[in-house]
Amino acid sequence: NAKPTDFDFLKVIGKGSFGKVLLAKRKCDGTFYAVKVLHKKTILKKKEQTHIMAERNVLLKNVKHPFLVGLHYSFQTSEKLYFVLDYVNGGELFFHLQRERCFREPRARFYAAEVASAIGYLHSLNIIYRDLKPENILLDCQGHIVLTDFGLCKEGMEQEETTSTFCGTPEYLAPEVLKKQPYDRTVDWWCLGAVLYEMLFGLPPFYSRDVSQMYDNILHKPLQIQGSKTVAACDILQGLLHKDQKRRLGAKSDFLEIKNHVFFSPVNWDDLYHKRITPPFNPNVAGPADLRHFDPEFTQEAVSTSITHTPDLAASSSSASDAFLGFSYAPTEEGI
Ligand code: ISQ
Repeated sequence: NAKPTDFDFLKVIGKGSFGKVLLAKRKCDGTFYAVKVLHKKTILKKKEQTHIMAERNVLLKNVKHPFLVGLHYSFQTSEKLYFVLDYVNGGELFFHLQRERCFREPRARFYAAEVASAIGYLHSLNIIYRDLKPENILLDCQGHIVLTDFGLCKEGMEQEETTSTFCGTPEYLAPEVLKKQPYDRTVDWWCLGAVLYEMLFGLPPFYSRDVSQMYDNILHKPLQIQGSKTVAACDILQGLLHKDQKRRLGAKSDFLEIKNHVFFSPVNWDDLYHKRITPPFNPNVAGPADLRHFDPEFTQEAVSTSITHTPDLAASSSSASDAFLGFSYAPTEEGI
């Protein structure tokens, strides 16, 4: 079983009310990982066990896709849960978007296609991502999409810190989610529409600086598409951002409908999956330890000693540890 002392924790690279994501170097071989550390107490308070265990179940299902962050293993101490993930250092997609204001259609199409491919795969395993939002979309060192945080700690991430620290972009709430109505896999196609819209226009759809106005817009305002976009782009946005989930693009045959939409006609989906399409932008990272795309607000913070110097699980007999029985997981040789 893995333990915190197997790693040197080098930098904080992400943060939320749930805990932190740290850049870590495995001592035995020098491999870099992103280690997500969650506090059991916070999770228990938020009644979030189910989501966390859902993340672990994602591990066990051997979810593996070129555009989803790889989960290697998980372990726990008496106070914390640890997820050992691929370290992805090309930066947040929306960090690059902010620098350029908006992307032209071919670049937006490439990213939207890689996101759609990952979502289509999760749906094929009966997993709804639910939580597609700008800070969960990263670029790898070559410029391919990597989605993080599928099926985990949903509410935990939504709290105060997330919106303020991540440049204030609100998440892409579908009308049915806002209305607290039952949702299905079509929420993910709404979110894909929101991502594509923001890439093409530089702002989320239905945007208002006044959040309650924005919520009202999401529920009631017809989608307005300005400027010189192609008919194909307008049509796919109208389809994905349909307020009625039953009439949304993807409601009938899921990913197939998105795949076959004319907006994606230039995409060879097999080449895309196999990363045979050269990304439209190269993040230009020097190597795995290059932190240039991370917010200095995170990277300059000292790594808390409690991360590494934590009581051993075996030494504890708290109710917190009982709640996470069976959490720890290590892959088999054939695994991830
Ligand atoms: C992997 N690499 C960099 C940042 C990350 C943030 C969250 C989850 C995984 C990550």
